[in-house]
Amino acid sequence: MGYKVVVAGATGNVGREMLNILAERGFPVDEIAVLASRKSLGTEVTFGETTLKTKDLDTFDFTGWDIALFAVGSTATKKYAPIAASQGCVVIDNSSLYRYDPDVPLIVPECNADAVMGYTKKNIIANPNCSTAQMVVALKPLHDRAKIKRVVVSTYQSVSGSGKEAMEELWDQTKAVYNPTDDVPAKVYTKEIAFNVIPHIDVFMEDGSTKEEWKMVAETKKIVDPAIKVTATCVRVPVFVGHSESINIEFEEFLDEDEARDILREAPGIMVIDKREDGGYVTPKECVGDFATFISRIRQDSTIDNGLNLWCVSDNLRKGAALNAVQIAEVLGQKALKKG
Ligand code: 2RA
Repeated sequence: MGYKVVVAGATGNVGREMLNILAERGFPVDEIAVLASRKSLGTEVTFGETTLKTKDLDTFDFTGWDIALFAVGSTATKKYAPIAASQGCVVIDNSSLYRYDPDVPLIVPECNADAVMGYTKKNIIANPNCSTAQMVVALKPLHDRAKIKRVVVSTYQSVSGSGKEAMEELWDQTKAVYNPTDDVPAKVYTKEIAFNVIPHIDVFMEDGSTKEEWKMVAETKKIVDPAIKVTATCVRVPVFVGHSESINIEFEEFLDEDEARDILREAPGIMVIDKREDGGYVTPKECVGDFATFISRIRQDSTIDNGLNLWCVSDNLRKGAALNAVQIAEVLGQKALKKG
């Protein structure tokens, strides 16, 4: 006996990865429905060996469906997630809409799987921001061992985080560098992204940080520990898929780099590739399509008493979005929606 699963936003980057990962992980699906907006109606998507035609999210009846993975953005989530939830379908939402709602659990299974039981309040579970998800997978095991006081993180985020149009923009601008006649003005981003980096993701806040940076602070506190101080600088880089992060951590007590490396090696969801030699570390190109959060460059930060630096890379469409959502569905099935 399996589940009746809906994927809403099935034609987008994340929606397509959700379908791929449901199939790759053999999630027990008895029946699946793929939904899209009216403009994408009828678009074909693949689920394992099956090709499915998308149905209209606007008219879909969620009654009798067990779990709905939502990858439709906050505006559509605001309209349709409450409908799905009221019709008895548990929504796992990838947008930021419900992440900060005290009545909605924000889950990274490697960190706070038990909190999934809070879904009963609104029948909704929130998926974290991609840049948060990969970071907290690394922070949690270290926090359990040596209590983290403060995190300083700089991100190098790929353009797939902005969607398919941004990937096309990077591709077109890159080609245009070699064919100057093809002028490709910046559309998705405020400045050219090809051979450039942009220190601006999402909107600017009052204090000069961006909402992407605020998300990393707020979500780390909700998922791991509200006492942890986090400061982030989120940067867009000309990479198609794969977010990278330079993470500096200050602990309450000293944690030796070798012990930290051993802890991370044993931690769920993490692959440590850390050799102090050419190529002894992970780059975004190598993480694409993988489930793991890769950790490299683990080393003491000798400028403070209890400091550690590390490099963190993960496929932002997978652990950063679709994989984490499917893992939440797996935990939900194990803990709450048991099928005979
Ligand atoms: C980004 N984290 O990378 C945001 C949303 N996916 O653009």
